[in-house]
Amino acid sequence: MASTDIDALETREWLESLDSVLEHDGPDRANFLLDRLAGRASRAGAHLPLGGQTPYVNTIPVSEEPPYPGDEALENRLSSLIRWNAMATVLQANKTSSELGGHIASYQSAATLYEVGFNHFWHAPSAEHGGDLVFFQGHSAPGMYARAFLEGRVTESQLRRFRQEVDDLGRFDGGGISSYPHPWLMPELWQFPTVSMGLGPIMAIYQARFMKYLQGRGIVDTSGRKVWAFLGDGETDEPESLGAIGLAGRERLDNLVFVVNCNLQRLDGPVRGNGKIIQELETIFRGAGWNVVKVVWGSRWDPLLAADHEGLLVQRMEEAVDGEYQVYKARDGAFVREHFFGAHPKLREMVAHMSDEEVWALNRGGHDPKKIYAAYAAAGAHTGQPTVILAKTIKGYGMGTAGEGQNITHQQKKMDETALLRWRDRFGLDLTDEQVHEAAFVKPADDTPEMSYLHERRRALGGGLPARRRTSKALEVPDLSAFGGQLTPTGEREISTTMAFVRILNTLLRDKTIGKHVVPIVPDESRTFGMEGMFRQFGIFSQVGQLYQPEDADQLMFYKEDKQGQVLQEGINEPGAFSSWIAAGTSYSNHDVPMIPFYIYYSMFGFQRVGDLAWAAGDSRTRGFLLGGTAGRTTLNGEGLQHEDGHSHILSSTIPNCVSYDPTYAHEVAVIVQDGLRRMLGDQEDVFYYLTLMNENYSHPGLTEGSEEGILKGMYLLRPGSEPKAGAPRVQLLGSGTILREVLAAADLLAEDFGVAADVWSVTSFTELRREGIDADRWNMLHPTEEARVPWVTSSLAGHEGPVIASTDYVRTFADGIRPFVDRPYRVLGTDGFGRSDFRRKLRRFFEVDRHYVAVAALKELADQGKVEPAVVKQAIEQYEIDTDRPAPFHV
Ligand SMILES: Cc1ncc(C[n+]2csc(CCOP(=O)(O)OP(=O)(O)O)c2C)c(N)n1
Ligand SMILES: [Mg+2]
Repeated sequence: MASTDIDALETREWLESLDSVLEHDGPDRANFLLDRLAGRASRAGAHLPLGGQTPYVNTIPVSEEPPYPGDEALENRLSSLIRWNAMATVLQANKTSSELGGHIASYQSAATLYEVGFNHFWHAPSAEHGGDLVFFQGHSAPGMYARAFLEGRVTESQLRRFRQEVDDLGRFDGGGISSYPHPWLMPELWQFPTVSMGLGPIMAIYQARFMKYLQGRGIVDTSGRKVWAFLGDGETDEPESLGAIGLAGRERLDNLVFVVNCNLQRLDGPVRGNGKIIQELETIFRGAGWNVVKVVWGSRWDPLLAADHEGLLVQRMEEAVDGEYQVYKARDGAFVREHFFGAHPKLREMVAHMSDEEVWALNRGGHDPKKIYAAYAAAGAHTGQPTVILAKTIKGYGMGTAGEGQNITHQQKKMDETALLRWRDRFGLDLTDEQVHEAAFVKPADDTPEMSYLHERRRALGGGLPARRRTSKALEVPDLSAFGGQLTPTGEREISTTMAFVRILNTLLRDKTIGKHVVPIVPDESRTFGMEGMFRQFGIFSQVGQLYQPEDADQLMFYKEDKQGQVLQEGINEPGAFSSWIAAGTSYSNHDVPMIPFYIYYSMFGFQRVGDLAWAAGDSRTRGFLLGGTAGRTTLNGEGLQHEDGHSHILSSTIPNCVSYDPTYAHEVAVIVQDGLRRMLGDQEDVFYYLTLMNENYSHPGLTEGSEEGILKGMYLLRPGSEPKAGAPRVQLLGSGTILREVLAAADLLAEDFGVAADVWSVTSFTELRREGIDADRWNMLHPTEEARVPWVTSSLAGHEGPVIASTDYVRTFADGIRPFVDRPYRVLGTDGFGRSDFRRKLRRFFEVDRHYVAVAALKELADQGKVEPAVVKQAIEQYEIDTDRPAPFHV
C-alpha cells in the first residue's frame, strides 16, 4: 500500500469532497461513491485494500449513539455487587487451599458486557417471547452465579459450594454449583457447555442456523429470538471459533451476535502483543460477511477524539500495539501520560489540563455501558448479516495490584486484603472491613431501589437467565412393526446395514406423528450411503430455496434445495454437522419442540475427529442418533489407514450417556433404533445413540421372536451349535458387526473339519454389556450378604459349555471389556494396528480376525483345557495356511 503523500493539496481536496458528501447525503451515499471508486480503480489494475480495516476507534460515532435507557447509578451499584459476589465466590472456595481453583479476572473484565445484556436485551422464554439463547463464556461462570444469587435463583449455600458438588458421603447432591456451564450437572440452569474453548462459538453458529431451519420448515416461530455467544479474544485462536463464521455470513444469520471480549490477554500473556487483536478480527469477520461493531473507547475519550482534528490521536491509537495497551493499564495515569500521550508534543498538550487520575480514568469501550448499549442495539437492529462486537476491555479490571492488566491475572484466585479494600473503595461498595476480610456475600433486601430495579428489569424481559428446560412434550413412537421390511429374512437378496438404516429413516420421515421431527444430517457423503434419494423427496434446507436449475434437474432424484427442505447437507464439515446435530438434539430444551436428528458420516471422522464436541453433546443432554457409516477396520477396505475405523467404539464408550451398538443385521438395527426412539422421544431420557453401519452386502436372517431383549442388552444366541454329544468339545463364539459373519463361518469350519460344536452369539454391544456387568459387580461388592446380581453376559452363557472366543472389526480392548463377566477362559481377537487397503478377505486375515483365526483360537482354548490335543491346533494352522512367523499386525 502506498503510504507517502506525494500531493497533499490533492489529498485535502478529496477529503473535503468526501466530508461534503457525508454532510449533505450521509454515510450511505459516501459508501456508494467509495464503492464505485474502488471498483473503477480495481478494474484499472489498482489492487485496493478496501473492505478490511477501519480506524482503531468505535464503529458507532457519538452522534449515532442512542440515549441510554437504564438508570446508570442503580446499574452501577448492581454491577459492583455482582462483581463483588463473583469474586467472593472464588475467594471463599480457595480460602483454605487452592485445590478447587476458579477465575476472577475474566468476569471482572466482562462484567459490563454481561450486565448491559441482562438489563436491556436478553429475553427469557415467556408468553411474549421465545427467549434468547446466550452462550456464556465458561470461566466467567462465577459472575452468572453471582447475578442468579441476587435474583434469588442460586442460594448463598450454593455459592459457598462453588466447585464442591459432592457431599462427604460421596453423593452428588445438587447442593453445589459447577465450575463451568454444565447442563449435565445443573440441568435447570445451564444450557450450553462452553468452557472447552471454541466449542461455544461453533455451536452458537449452528444453533442460529437451526433456528432458521425451524422457522423455514414452519415448526417453530423463532423470529425475534437471538443467539448471543461470548468469546474470549484468546479463544478466537481455536479453529472452531472462526472456522464456521463463513457459514454464518453466507447464511445471513442475523439472529446471531458474537461478543468478543478483547481484554488483550489469554492465560499466559498477551493475545497479540505485537499487533492488535481487534483490528485483526475486524478484517476476518468482515471478510466472512459479518457486520462488525468495534467498541474500543469509552465515553471519557469522546472529547479528546472530538478535538483530534489532525487525526494525531487516532494515529497514535493505531500505532500502539496490544502489548503496550496492556502495560498502560497495569501501570498508572502518569505512565499513560508519559508513554502514550508523550509520543507527540501535541498529544501531550491535549491532556495537559487533565490530572493523572483523569488520564487513568480514560476508559475502554467494553467497560462503558453506553457504548455497549449502542453496539447491542445496533446488533439487534441489523438485518441480513450476523454481528460481531469487538469490545476492548482490561483483564482483571479493578483487581489493581492483585492482577489488573498483569500477565499472571488469569489464574489469580486469591487477592490480598489491601487489594480487596482498594477494590471496595474503587467500586464504592459499603462493606465493612470485616466483610471484606471474610469475602462475605452481599445481598441487599428486595425492597431496596437497586434490587427492585434488578427484579423489574428481568421481569420485563421475561424472567431469569440462564435457565434450562428439562423436558418437552413426549412424542408417540412407532411400533417395531413399522419397520416390518427389516425384520424378515432377505433370502437371496444381499443388502448392507447402511441400506437397512436408510429404509428405516425413510419410514420414520414418512411417519405421521414423528416424521416432521426427524432431521437427517449429512456431511458431503449422502451418495456414499445411498441417501441421495432424500434430496428430491425431502429437500435440502436452504433459506433462499434454489436459485439455479440443478444440473440433474431431469433426473428422478435431482439435487433439490428448498426453503422447507428437511435434510441438512453440511458440506465437508464434520464439526459443523456435529454442531447441527447438537442443536437439533437439544431442541426439546431450547425450543420446546423435540426433534430427532440422525447424523450419518464416515465413522472414522466422528468421535476421533470431533471427540470434544461429542463430549459436549453428552454434557448438553443431546438426544439423537449418530450413525458411523462404513465402520470397522476392514469393511471400508480400499480406503486404507486414514479411513478404516477400528476404535470409534472405544471412544464412544467413554461418554457415559452415549449408548453404542455394532449391529450386524437389519433386524438388529430396527430393534435398536425403535428402542432408542422410545427412550429419547417417549420417555425423554437424556441419552444419545451411536450405531456403526457397514457398506458390505450380505443376506440377513430376520428377527427371531424373543431375541429383542438380548439385542438391546448387547448379546443374544444367534445360532446354536449342534446338539451336544457326550464328551464332544464345544465352544462359545462371539462376534459383532461384519466379523460376526466370519464367526459363523468359523463355526462351520469347526464342525466340519474338527467335529467341534459352536454356539454363535451376536454381540450387538460390548459396550452396553460391560456397563451392565460393572453395575452388577459394583452392587454385589457393596451388598455382600444379599443375593448377587448376575451380569447379562454371565447369565446368557450359563448352560452353554466351552471356552469363549470373540472376534470383531475393532481393537481388542472392545471385546475385552466383558472379560470380568465371562466366567471361563476367554480369548479375544481384534484389529489392533494401522489399517491399510486390500480386499476385505485379505485384511481380515492380516488382522487375524477371520474365520480361520477364530477356528484356530477356539481349538487352542480347547487344547489348553485338555479337550483336544495340541497337535490338532497345529493341524488347523497348517490346514488354514496360517503363517506363524510373520510379525503381528500391530507391529507393521
Ligand atoms: C480447548 C481449551 N484449551 C485450553 C483451555 C484452558 N483455558 C481456559 S481459559 C484460557 C484462557 C482464555 O483466554 P481468553 O479466551 O482470552 O479469555 P479471557 O479469560 O481473557 O476472557 C485457557 C487457555 C480451555 N478451557 N479449553
Ligand atoms: Mg482474553
